[in-house]
Amino acid sequence: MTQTSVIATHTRAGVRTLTLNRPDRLNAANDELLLALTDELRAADTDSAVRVVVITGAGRGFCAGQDLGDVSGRGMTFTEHLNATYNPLIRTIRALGKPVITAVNGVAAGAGASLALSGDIRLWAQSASLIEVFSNIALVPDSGSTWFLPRLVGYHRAFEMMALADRVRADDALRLGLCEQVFPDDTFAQDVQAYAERLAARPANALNLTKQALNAAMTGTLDQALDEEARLQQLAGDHWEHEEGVSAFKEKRPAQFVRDVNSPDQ
Ligand code: T3D
Repeated sequence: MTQTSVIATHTRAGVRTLTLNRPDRLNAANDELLLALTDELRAADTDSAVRVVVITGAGRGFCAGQDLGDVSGRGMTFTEHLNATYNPLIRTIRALGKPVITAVNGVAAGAGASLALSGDIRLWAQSASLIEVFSNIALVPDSGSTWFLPRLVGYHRAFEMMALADRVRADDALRLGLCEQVFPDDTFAQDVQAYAERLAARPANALNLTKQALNAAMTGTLDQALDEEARLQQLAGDHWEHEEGVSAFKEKRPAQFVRDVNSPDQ
């Protein structure tokens, strides 16, 4: 485990876990945390030993959004600040060539809610919750909430959640499609690791291309999606993973998609 003051980093079985580490502030984000998290994500992207990235929080919170004690006197406009910190972070997550799991262990509020929604897979602890809290301090949802949320729950429910800042608890989050799985609090870390290891055993190149295809399809037309699928399918079909998957099927054995990290085309 390596640890800066704000992000603890741990890697096991191809899973890199990045833990927001300001528990006494419910992991509210200051600039140091935002920049360190973005740096750690970029490092994970280029590290061939990492196949899946997990973002979670230390203590009882996931992330309470912007640290409200860290705003005044920072010498930047809101626009400049978002462009320098939150926006690169969210763009990095969405463009990362590996699956990102947001493991929401506790409350996710404001930009912390946006962060919770930004993962490719969202796993929640039973006691986790999400609050589009921005309107409580008369701000606009940011860090991608206005993009993620209406795509998940529709315009009207998104507006209601943003206007009233009501807390959404895990069972409702699962029903609304804000997360894929809810795990018990007391086994959450182990359940997340087991889920992530399952994902890490899947074909990494194919998942990277799948992420690219879905990202493009979220903003494009059917015609564009068909063209992009045809382009990306060639890249998948030319990769050794495809040959391994087909051989494994014919030989009636499990496919082995994880090779030695030193192997040239891993
Ligand atoms: O560029 C820009 O700046 C714009 C970007 C904006 C992005 C945003 O995220 S705006 C939204 C900012 N976040 C908030 O407004 C959330 C504020 N926090 C809360 O509403 C509540 O804390 C929660 C609903 C998240 C949790 O409530 P609860 O009752 O479980 O915990 P608590 O007692 O309120 O908080 C525990 C401690 O964490 C407490 O400190 P203390 O009293 O024990 O010393 C509290 O002050 C601290 N804390 C919680 N959230 C923040 C925070 N400290 C600084 N900033 C926070 N956001």
